[in-house]
Amino acid sequence: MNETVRVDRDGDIAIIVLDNPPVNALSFSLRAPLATALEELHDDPSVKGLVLACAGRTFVAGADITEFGKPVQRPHLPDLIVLLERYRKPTVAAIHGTALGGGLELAMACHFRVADAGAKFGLPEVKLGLLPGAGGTQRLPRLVGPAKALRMIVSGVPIGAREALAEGLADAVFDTDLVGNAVAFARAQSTAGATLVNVRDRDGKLTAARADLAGFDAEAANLLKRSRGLDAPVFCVKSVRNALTMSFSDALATERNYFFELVLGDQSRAQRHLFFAEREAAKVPGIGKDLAPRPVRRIGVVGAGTMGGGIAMSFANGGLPVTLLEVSEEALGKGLATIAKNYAISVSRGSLSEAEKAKRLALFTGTTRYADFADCDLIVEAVFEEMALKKDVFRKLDAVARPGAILATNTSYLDVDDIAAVTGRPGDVLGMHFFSPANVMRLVEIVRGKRTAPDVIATAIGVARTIAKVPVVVGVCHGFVGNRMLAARSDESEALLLEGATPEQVDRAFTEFGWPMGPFQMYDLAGLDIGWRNRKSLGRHAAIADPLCEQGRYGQKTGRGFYLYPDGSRTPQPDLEVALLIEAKSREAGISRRAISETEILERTLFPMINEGAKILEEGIAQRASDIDTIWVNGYGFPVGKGGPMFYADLTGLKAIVDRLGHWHAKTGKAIYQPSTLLRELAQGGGSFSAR
Ligand code: 3H9
Repeated sequence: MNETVRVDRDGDIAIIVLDNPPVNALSFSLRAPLATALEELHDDPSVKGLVLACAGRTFVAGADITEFGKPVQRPHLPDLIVLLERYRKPTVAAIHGTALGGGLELAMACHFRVADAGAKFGLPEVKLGLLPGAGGTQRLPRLVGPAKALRMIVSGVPIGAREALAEGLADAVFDTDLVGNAVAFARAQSTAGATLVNVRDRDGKLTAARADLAGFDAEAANLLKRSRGLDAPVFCVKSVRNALTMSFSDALATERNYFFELVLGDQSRAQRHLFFAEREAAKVPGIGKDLAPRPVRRIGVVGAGTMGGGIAMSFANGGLPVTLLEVSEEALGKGLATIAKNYAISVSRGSLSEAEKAKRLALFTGTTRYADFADCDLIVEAVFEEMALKKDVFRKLDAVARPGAILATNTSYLDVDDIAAVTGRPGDVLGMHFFSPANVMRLVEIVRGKRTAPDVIATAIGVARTIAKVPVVVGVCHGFVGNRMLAARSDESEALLLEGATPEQVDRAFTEFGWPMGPFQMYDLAGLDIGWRNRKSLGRHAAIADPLCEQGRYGQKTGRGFYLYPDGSRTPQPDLEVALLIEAKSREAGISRRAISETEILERTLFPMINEGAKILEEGIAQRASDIDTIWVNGYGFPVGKGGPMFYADLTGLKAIVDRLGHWHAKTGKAIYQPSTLLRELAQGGGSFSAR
């Protein structure tokens, strides 16, 4: 038998063991021998029952994503499912690790599913811009009911084994000896001569929803509210709804057509690109898997403000104990109280249990003394963005931290090498740049200084992954990758206001493109004073944001910024005063205001960012274009369906981008529109960032 599929026997029960590391994806090399095994065992009269199990760390984690968009080689996954559903002897999927996507679809073609207590079940295709394409939208509703299935399929979030048991997706859960128990389960079913009904024929859980399509539609509309122009969630809903209105086979065929429509579309290509980009980003040339990371058991965090508190929470959420330092007992108390409040909000929303909250809070130790960092393995500084202050903190950390402890700065802009230079251990210093709110946003820019030791980078990547963050290694420059590209965009958003656009118009162009919010809504949310302080330190000026700050309009926190937020509301309302201020500033600058199109807004904000991204690649600040995409999607909310700025540039065509940059350069004379050498060369040679 092929090495990816093996058949074991336990008396009259056959066990098919799939072994396709690392995640048992359903590649052609696995599908072909699996089909053969299913055919042979079906016709073998000595086999009274079948167990489908997996070797390695997980049950089948889905179709092989690398095969998408290429011609499919038969047998397809649906062919395997047909083979399984022919069985008139009990078939049992034995699930450990994760049964995801096509893996769960395969398991749902079995009569029974038994699971290890730690197993997870999910249909995450929506995260790849797809819908389950091998019956998932039809079989899951039959097992767990349409409402639950809809939530699972539209969110893509897996459920645990116990919940799967309670919902009817699993038939038994075992704490030990999964395969042995699965065999016993299959034998018991065979001996009892139980009637075997394929999932496709179990309509019982559909009856109520079939009589209340309006209820289903209301639930679906609610779930789709946050889908922001993505096609996949809409197709997921349509397909689950078909389970209520069509025959099984018609709905199955329709699901397959939807799948092919999505898999060939740009959104799914973009989301698949992001899946692999995120995994690539953790790989750094010269830092192999053989390089042992330093042990990290306790974290120190300097500063319990918004950033420091969020960073400390991220580590505690990942189970790591944190020593949190503030300058005064008062500031420390305030910081710890905010952390406790944030966890309490999660409990009230139902996303965290009381017990888990207590467990996480118990991981915090507050202090005002640097000496208490002596037992920390990694210390992250999150104080104000001022070089003198940061240097002072690092001198103190260097004095108390044990030899080999790693010192990280959360600076958003400043030179990590300058900070490292005040310590006697520059090799142990790096940047770990978290994004606000740090306990929510997944991105961490791992900033590699000139002298940062390779095992320090490896350790930071490992710790970031442990706490479920997405680490991307970048080099030192002002603003690193994300904020440097953001600066290119920010200048132009203000210029657009001066030339004739309104904040609402710019923000609308952004949200229609798929961003969660536009730049002016974002400034208001983050606080205008942050950028103001940064500009002042650099001797820079912003034509509109500065006067707003001078009037105390810092955004949502003061109820007024680019917009109005009356009575603590978070919904921005246009403000006539701001419109008048913008017009006055246009007059002062001698600019006659004109109509600005949505296309102009997008070109003038996005294309300079792409251009800056190309310069970042040229300088080696980012290793790959896909790293830049990972940063923008996970740190700034770049629309996932567009794949990140560099992928979007490839889709648009680099020549078109260079042409439009040239156009805006001729019109404005601004350097940000001067195409970088790399961009020009790639465009001339018909190349792309992804093929570089
Ligand atoms: C689907 O099933 C469609 C069907 O409905 C219909 C079909 C007709 N394919 O994440 P990790 C690689 S759509 C190919 O670092 P972890 C991954 O790139 C699919 N490769 O490990 C990485 O490679 P490398 C629905 C895959 O332990 C390595 O495996 N399923 C696939 O942190 C390890 O991955 C999903 O969307 C794949 N399906 O997490 C599940 N999966 O070492 C996608 C992984 O070269 N997978 N690789 O960098 C996951 O969510 C996570 O990988 C998993 C493990 C949770 C399984």
